[in-house]
Amino acid sequence: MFKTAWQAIKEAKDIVLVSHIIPDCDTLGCSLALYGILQKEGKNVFLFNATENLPKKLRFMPYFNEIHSYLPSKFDMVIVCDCANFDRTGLNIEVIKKRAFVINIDHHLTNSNFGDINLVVSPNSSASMVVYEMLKQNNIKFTPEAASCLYIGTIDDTGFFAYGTMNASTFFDMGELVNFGADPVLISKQLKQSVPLARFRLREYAAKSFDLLRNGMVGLLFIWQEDLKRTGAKREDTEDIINLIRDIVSVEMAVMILEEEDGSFKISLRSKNYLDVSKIALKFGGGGHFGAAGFESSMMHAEDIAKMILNEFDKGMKEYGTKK
Ligand SMILES: [Mn+2]
Repeated sequence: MFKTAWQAIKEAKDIVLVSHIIPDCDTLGCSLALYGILQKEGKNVFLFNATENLPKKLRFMPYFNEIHSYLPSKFDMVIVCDCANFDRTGLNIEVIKKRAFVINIDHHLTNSNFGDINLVVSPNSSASMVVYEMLKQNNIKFTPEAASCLYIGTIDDTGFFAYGTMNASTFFDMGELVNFGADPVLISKQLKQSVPLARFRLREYAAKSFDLLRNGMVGLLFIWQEDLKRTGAKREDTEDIINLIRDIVSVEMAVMILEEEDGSFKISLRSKNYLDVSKIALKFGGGGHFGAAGFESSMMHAEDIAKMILNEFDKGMKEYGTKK
């Protein structure tokens, strides 16, 4: 599979690397690592992300400034990174497939295998590690930049080595990336010790405003546009708030319902031990992993969304109870 994919890449000339809308470290780690490597391979490479305002906190990643929100005029291959379904790219699949060969690199359980070649390894710590595997199996030399990108993608997607998507070889591979030039201390500082004050103020709001339901097993938080305005926080500052709620000892499922600028909602779900939240997200047209998933809704009221999720939680816990 990795050999076939690399062969196809070698035959392509103009390659567009696509990361998902509102990118995280993994989708960028994946595409930015490939950007440097494929340039060295003599390819004409272009970085695309449909998001107008990229998260500023990821500016430290190599090649970040090379990302464009438009497509080049000419391309014969599209490599999609860390997207469970094609919609996550912000592009139209029919239009793209008419023009280019599509390689789908991902690690989501719910991936829809939309590519002409699908490098979907699940469970796997990160899409970045799928790229790592492809490069390794084809004896490609890692640059310090590529090693850093893949390290960043993996350490972030595993919650700093805390999730069950890893195994012993993840640690070995991370060691290899350090040998190739990734700097763990610097990366930790860039990711962890760089909290903007507005983000901290939003955490303060979250700590005061969340609800505990179902005997403390469910933590629920609404974030409204007004809360962002008041604290000065941006949308990207909301992303790790849900983990703070999940981390409470009694909580099995954390839910964050975020009001978008257009009045629609982005729903994030986290679980700790028993509940597969990707199943809940899938029911509402989203996707994700066992312990982290999400979906969007423009049709419902926030309170109704919360009710429906609680209903799914009850069903899920009942199901778990009968399996136990
Ligand atoms: Mn990922």
